[in-house]
Amino acid sequence: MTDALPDPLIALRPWEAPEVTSWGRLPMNAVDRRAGAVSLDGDWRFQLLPAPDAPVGEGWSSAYVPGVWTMQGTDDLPRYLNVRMPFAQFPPAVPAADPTGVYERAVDVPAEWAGRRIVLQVGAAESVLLVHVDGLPVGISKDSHLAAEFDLSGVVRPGERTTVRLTVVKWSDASHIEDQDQWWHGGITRSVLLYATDPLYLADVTVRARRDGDLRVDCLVRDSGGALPEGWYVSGELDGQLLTQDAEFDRANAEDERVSGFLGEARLRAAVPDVRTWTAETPELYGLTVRLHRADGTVADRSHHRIGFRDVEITGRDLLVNGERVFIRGVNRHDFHPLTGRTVSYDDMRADLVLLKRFGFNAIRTAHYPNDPALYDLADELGFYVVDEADIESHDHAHEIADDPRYLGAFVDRVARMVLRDKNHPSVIIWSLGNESDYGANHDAAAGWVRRHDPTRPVQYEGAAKRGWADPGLASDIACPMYAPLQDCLAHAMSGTQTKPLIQCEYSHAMGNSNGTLADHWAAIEATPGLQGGFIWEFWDHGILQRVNDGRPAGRGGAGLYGNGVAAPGHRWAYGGDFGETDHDGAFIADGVVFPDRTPKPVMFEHREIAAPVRIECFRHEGVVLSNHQHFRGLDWLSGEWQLALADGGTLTAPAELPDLRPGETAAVPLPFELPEDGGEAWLTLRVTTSRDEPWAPRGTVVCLPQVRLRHASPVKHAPVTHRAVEVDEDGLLIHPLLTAGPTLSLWRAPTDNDELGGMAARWRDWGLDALTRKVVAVRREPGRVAVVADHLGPGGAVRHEQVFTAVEGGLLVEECAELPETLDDVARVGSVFETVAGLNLLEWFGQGPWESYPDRGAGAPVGHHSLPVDELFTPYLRPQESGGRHGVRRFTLSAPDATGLAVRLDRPRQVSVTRHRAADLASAAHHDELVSRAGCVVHIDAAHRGLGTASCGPDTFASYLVPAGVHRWSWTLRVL
Ligand code: IPT
Repeated sequence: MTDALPDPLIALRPWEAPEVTSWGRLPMNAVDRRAGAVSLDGDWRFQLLPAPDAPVGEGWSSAYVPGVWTMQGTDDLPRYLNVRMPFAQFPPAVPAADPTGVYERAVDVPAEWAGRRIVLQVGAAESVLLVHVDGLPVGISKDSHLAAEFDLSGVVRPGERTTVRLTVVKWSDASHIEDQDQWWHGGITRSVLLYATDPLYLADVTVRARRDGDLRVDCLVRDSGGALPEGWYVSGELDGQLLTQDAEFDRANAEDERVSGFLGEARLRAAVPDVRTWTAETPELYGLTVRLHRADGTVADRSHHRIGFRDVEITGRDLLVNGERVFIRGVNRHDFHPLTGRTVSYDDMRADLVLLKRFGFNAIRTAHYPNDPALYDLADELGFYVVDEADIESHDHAHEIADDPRYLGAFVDRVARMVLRDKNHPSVIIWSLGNESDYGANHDAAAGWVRRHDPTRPVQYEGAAKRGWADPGLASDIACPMYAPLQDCLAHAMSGTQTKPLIQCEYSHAMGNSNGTLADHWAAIEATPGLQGGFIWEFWDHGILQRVNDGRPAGRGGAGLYGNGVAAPGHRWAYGGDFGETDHDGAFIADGVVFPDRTPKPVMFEHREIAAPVRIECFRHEGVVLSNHQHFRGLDWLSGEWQLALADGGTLTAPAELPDLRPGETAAVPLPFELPEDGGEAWLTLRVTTSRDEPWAPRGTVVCLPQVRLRHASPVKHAPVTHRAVEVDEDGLLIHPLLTAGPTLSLWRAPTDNDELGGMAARWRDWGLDALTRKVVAVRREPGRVAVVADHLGPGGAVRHEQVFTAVEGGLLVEECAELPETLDDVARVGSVFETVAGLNLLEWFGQGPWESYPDRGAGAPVGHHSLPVDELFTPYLRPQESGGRHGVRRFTLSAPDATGLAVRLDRPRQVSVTRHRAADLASAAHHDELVSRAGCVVHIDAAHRGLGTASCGPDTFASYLVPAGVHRWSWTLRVL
């Protein structure tokens, strides 16, 4: 290509022309051409220009396709900003400095493609794609998360080598409507391929498969020569059953004078008897093959589809799938990978969905753009309801753009192309017009297009729902708010004015140690007609694997350099600000239910239990009542085991026979055990596992652990012994062979992201809770007993703390009382903290577990006997914060390998944490790799611990989970093992 001549694709400056959505691009369609195509993935010649109109030089490096150059060793690094654009220009303008990647490679066009129609498909490129072949301008495309196809038939010669150049401009008018909350990258993020068809080809196939077995397949046929040849016809087959051509349709077409010889339309039909319907619980798929024939019967083109028979409708305020009001247990999912940034493989996507299935999720919102096509195939196959979202987010300039006619075409184009591509997926049940783009005429235009083109699915758009959840506008059939307080949802459902299903498009923000009150939300959703669920924000923590020494993304070379949520030594999970940017949104990018390596966070176990298909409703008359909480399935795919955990005994197990229950049914089953007289507090757990291999879980995978208490604890009596001395030092601090510090009063925790962004942490710092001054007021010594009174002073007020240490049979009783003045209402915790000698590395406890739990996120952690190495108790949230807590702990031992150590018994179930870090250690670190573990343990026993809530984006925890001012009392015994 001679760069001296003005290139029309450059001269047009399409990167600042929102009216130009494409040029030379083929219409989107639902015919999958991946099979039989030539893959152009791999290393391409590459150079990064400072601007799209800068001359292409001689110096080429290489870049891997699909991939973003921001993760492949260039100086243009990833950048994280949420709402704000990374540049000041007003739409549609962009900065003059505009990184532009030029990808080039030679392609050998197969000789056997002579006479065929040859098409180039670029899976996705952000944000403007310019295509040249052998120096000739071929096309332009925008819409960074959908494929662009270009007809190369007249441009390339089969049997010869050709040069394909893909120029990708990073900043454009389109960036202003791709302002999603994620890393900014540049590059080609999905596969590139070349394929050939007969000149007579299937231009599109539209499948309508209803739950009564009625199947309709509409075929669109074109010929690249122009007019269609005489006598073409289509045939189809569904798992061996032949479809019939709809003669009525053909006759109407033949008589319709508007229909020309250039556009072929045909309809195939079938009535499938005893159809196996598709739902997320029962993802039954049928194989459909459509063939396009020439007049002589030979096959010119064919298209394969895996289809599902199902209906989606809204009746009143219920969203129905196959007539059932299904609960939407959803999550928002981005295309993310810690090594590639944006490019995800089939195996990655499958692993995402398999994990979500195992933790009880049944729905995905493709936040905030159409995902890789394979994701929808997997959602069809594994069973997910999908809200398919168009690539439109104009967040920073939302108001200006929503009504800007220059962007009208882009809005309609993006929504229409998504619908055209994904319309045949049974998993897609709702179309979304995009995210956070205010609401304007451009949205209504897009909604109008969808309603005409696909009347079989509802449309949603949060920006429109903002106008009022019952607003009858064109753009949203669903009341789909984000982060709405539960009481507002309940009030709406009970107001009598509700007209649409209420399904939150985002709720329960998973940033750091979060997702408090999730179980309360679900208790309300399940109990309240009109509430149907929502989508947790979000699946991933988007931490990029980064080398600490040079600050570069590890890239594809970092494979395997992480595990269990943690980056390998010398690496860390980068978030906003870690690539040298001064203007960024920090750790707000780390707000998922899984770590960057897909390790589940503790909230996943909470969710699994909330979504339990089998529940224990109650315990009565020596039996338990079980229920089936699914919508479509029986219990035959599940097995059970009873576990009886006795506080003062071990755990007894017995096989469980699950009753044959249809959805919604209950049955009483006899208690499998005689409850021993002397076991103390007793809990019965039904350990439910898969009874056979499921596509997403091998046989024996835990599905849920419903639990019921059979007997309460009886009060513990302590027998004081006066002959044993209790010693405290001159500061009134306990002297104990196993303790190196404390126990003292603790009112503070290392702020969680919710504490920071919700403003609590600042208040706690203002009150001085992180550094209270302890002043001993009195020490009273008696035989076998010492009482210590100390004041803890800070700018927020004085807290009086009393400790009475009493020698009792077998150990030491510690009785404590703290009096918080009214000024200190809503602190992080009230409790004791102490530190132990080194070597006590195993925690065994009776209480909730085994995973981390908190007062408002403890529904999924069953009570039982648990044990974990201390180092495994801690959850490595990307930005260190309060972590590793266990709720409802009744007693624990902390021991060395030789079984020496200490034992603690609490007056009642309490929040306990055992870690290697003081709260101050955690609060002063910005990344997990900066933490240095202490040799001993830092142990917190809390009389009260503040709930986690979700205040980093959304509602705080409920009042009942706050730690109020006033008097708090707690006691515990300490025994040496
Ligand atoms: C909402 C966004 O839709 C989502 O992309 C993400 O940013 C989320 O919040 C927070 O992590 S928008 C917000 C302004 C409520």
